[in-house]
Amino acid sequence: MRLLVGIVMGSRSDEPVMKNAEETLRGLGVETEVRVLSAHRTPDALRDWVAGSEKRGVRVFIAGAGAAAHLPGVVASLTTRPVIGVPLVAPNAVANGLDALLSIVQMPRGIPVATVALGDAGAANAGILAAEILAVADDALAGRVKMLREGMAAKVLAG
Ligand code: RP5
Repeated sequence: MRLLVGIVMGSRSDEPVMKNAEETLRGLGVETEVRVLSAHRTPDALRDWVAGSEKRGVRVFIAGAGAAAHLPGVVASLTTRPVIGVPLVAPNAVANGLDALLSIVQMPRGIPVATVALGDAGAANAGILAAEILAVADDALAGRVKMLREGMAAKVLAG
């Protein structure tokens, strides 16, 4: 099975935070296909990318967006593969990211988005969660996820 996660974000300004998802997945040996596409500015290109990436073997999607933050929900509307939403703090955020968090988390019944925390930690957790989903069917990846946890525990205990 190809370990491939699709990462999409609404703007180039989202890249510094969304890099955390990409780097986390790379560290776990998971490939990524990364795009900047907007639910509002490039809806047709977004639809084409979701359809094409499923064909190329993407099994889980991570979508990061700030402000109106419709991107994760729109991706979820276009696929039945799991979608993880990362709320971001947009330059024009009216509530310091709470705006995006509430937008992403309040999906209507039937079209879920697994919403993680804001910012760097949320993007990194999106990467780990995507790997955990893939690891259900891949024992080697499950072992690497476990090692990541053990490494974190060792750091805490080392003081
Ligand atoms: C959202 O609007 C993007 O995800 C970004 O976080 C925010 C601002 O985008 P720019 O106007 O900086 O491109 O769609």
